[in-house]
Amino acid sequence: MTETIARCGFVAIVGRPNVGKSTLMNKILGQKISITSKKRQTTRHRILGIKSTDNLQVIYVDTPGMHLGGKTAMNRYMNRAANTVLSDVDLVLFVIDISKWSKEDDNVLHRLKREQVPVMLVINKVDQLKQKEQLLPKIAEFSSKMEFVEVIPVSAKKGNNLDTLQELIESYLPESGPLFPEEQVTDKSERFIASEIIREKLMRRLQQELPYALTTEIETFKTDKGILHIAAVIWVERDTQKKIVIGKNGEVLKDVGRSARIDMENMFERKVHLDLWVKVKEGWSDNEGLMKRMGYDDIN
Ligand SMILES: Nc1nc2c(ncn2[C@@H]2O[C@H](COP(=O)(O)OP(=O)(O)O)[C@@H](O)[C@H]2O)c(=O)[nH]1
Ligand SMILES: [Mg+2]
Repeated sequence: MTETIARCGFVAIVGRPNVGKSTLMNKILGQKISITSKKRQTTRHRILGIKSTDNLQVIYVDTPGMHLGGKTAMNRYMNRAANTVLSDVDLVLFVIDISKWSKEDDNVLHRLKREQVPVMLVINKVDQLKQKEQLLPKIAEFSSKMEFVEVIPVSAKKGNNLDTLQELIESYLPESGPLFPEEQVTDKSERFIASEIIREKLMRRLQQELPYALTTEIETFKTDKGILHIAAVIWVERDTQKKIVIGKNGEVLKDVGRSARIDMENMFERKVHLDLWVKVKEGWSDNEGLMKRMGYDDIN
């Protein structure tokens, strides 16, 4: 018998920072919608990634990592973005890193136990496991933390077991026609994705604390004679940070601009001309009003 029932639903991807949530979503979608890096705060917003196939539309919701601490306005914003999504979805993928269960995983676990929504445990980064015989005991240990509807080991980076994961997801979605047009892959604009690509390159290039003190803003985004012209501002909090972002002889900014442009040309399938400016705005990440004006206002 062939399956003819159409299904469509929302699947939240949650977990502490750095476990591979955005990598997982991108790999499933087959393209980079959500930026990734080794640093916390890489994902600051909620981002939809939509996958449409015959009779099935899965709307993934990538979230900022749920973390402890949360004192600044930015931290509060990110925790809120991750938390509010739980009540609105059909399924939650709780992503963890096989090599380490931490206090922050416990925090997410307690949060999930309060919800009615089915939770699937996705044990990521199995490619990093040194001894294969550790796999089963680890699965057993993590499975007992709460009542999960499924427990599945994967490697988001290598793509291992993601087909099985997607088959499992399907059965938890309600019967429904698609909610988004088939060709739409995200709810975010090209403008938003462009500013995120620049932020990804900065996150990956800069050391330690600096990435948390900056944000990016697109000022111009227009196509002229087939070339996409983008001008963007990188906001930092202090003059010393501005110097670091620019780098000696402008080297850092040049590298960031070059790699961002290459990603943008792939993503937007057009030639891109990118201009970057670095400006100082004191204390933006701890000021709700300033954050709103800089685009951090999409959570209600
Ligand atoms: N070895 C390995 N690394 C991974 C895997 N998935 C993600 N990563 C890496 O983990 C880091 C954090 O990934 P990211 O998707 O940004 O995590 P997020 O904060 O949970 O969204 C990045 O450096 C990824 O390349 C995986 O399956 N295996
Ligand atoms: Mg992320």
